[in-house]
Amino acid sequence: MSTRVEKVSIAVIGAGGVGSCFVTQLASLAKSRPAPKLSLIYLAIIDRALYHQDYAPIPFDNALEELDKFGFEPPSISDIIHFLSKAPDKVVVVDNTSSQAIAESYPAFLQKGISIITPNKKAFSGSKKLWEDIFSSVGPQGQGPFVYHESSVGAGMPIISTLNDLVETGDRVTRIEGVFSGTMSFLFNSFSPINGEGGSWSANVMRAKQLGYTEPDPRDDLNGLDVARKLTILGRLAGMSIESPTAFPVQSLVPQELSACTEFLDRLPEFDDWMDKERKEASKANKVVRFVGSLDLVAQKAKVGMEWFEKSHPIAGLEGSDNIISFYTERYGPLPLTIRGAGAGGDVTAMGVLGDLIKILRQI
Ligand code: NHO
Repeated sequence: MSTRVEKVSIAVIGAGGVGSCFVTQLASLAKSRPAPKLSLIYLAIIDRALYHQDYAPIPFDNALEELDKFGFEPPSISDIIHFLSKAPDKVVVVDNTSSQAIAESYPAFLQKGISIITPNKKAFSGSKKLWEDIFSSVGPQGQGPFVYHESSVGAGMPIISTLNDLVETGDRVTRIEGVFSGTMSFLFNSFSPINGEGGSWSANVMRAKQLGYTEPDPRDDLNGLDVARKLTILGRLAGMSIESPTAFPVQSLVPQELSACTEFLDRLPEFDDWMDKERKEASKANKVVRFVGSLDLVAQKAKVGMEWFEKSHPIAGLEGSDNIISFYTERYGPLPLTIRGAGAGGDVTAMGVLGDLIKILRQI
């Protein structure tokens, strides 16, 4: 039996699209949840950090303004770990960055008794050694330190928790497939719609960028690596030994010739015919094109790329930037357990991170 703690200290690293939504949601949670009391003791962005040597709390309501006004040069990661490890209460670090260096420090945080929650995919889809170091540093149930990363796949949707429940309750997961990228979902739903014309590929990419659906450099979405990272995470959780997100076939939609050039968007129309051909061929077969990831847990294979789907298929019928993820298991039989919903965006991703914090608060 664990003794209930009275206070939990939170350290938030990263306050961009997801992190700023998280801080707002955390402020509401702190007000509505009387116990344990939550205290924000560290807040940082890339070039600014705010904390007090005596661990005095940063007020939740105007935390970001305080960081902006009073923040100073952030300490090194090892100094952050040292500072947090001396805190009088249990500490949870919320990594809302996409920093590789912070991801690689999770074992060091955990070894000092500091729990981690994060939407950052880097640690869980990085080297197998990092994965093993992280999970061997997690403490016992009900005690911690804990690590949760629900939002690293499917934003706030319960993808990782569902997969963990399936595996831990003894179901046999045979296949996982779906649309894992909000950006790719948006692009293909508009480029290859069920009804009507979809316009040229390059025009769709430019529109998605203008609407803020892509990374600043759309090649970071189009190279398929984001989907490969998510598949790596799910595959490992389901028991597959995946060395890295580049250890299986991943179709990149970045033409080789444009992989390093500075005028990517200007030159993308030169490659419209290539995508148009794919769409026309799918259409002749009365199908649409979608960008999907799939894990075959029986054959132990993973792949990412374009596939054609019947118009009546749930993957074909997606809208906007929705994700859809289907788990085929022995218990569920031929019809999969399917989860569909918003797969990108600050608020829904932050909600998954906050849900992870609540999981920890329930246990300590
Ligand atoms: P931003 O807006 O770039 O913010 C990053 C913040 O981290 C900034 O405040 C920056 O100053 C800070 N930072 C960076 N390095 C730092 C360091 N060393 N020390 C301190 N601060 C540092 O990124 P986002 O959008 O807020 O994303 C944050 C994390 O959430 C990333 O790891 C991202 O991969 C992950 N994430 C974001 C989303 C999303 O919708 N924005 C999703 C999942 C995970 O569900 C979403 C998704 O998969 C979207 C995907 N593109 C898709 O499906 O299409």
